[in-house]
Amino acid sequence: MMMNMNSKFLLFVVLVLSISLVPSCVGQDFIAEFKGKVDGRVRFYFHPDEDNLMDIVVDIRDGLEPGIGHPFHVHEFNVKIPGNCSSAGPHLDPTLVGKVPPGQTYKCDPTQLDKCEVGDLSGKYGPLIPNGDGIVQTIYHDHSLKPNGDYGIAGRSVVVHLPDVNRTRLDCADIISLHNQRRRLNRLSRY
Ligand SMILES: [Cu+2]
Repeated sequence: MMMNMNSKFLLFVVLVLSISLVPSCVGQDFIAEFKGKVDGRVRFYFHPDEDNLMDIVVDIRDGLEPGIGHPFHVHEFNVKIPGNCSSAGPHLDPTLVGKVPPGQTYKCDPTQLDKCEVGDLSGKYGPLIPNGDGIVQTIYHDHSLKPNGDYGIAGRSVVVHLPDVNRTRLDCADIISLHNQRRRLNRLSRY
């Protein structure tokens, strides 16, 4: 059956809209941007088509001591009090593997990832070790973090620690959907 010009045009509009809208509405890519003592960002890219892989892209430019390993984790909450990284709560740990019986100490073994807290990024992949210029650029492929839900990173935060005995929280950043951030930037750019 031949389509008339109007329905062809309508089909074209629908196609263009679906191509341009769908990727930006999926909302499965996230960013945590550090703006305090640390200068840098951690991006999260979820691949539902590749075995639910979460790519974690670290790009730290300043604020960490060169050559020293800094622990870092996904923590359970957004930063509730600006600049107060304690308000990010504990590590994201939906399987409660970090809740070890009294007398035992939790330690993530990278060869047994199911025994690691889901948010224990440095336990699973090693700490952030800046080069001589203080830069860390690396990528991890994670199989347990998800965009939403119990294992989800939405509404959580990333905390970078000092390598001291107290694991002092050096800086923290909320994990924000890149889709929301794009919308915010679009709004701002109108003014
Ligand atoms: Cu932490």
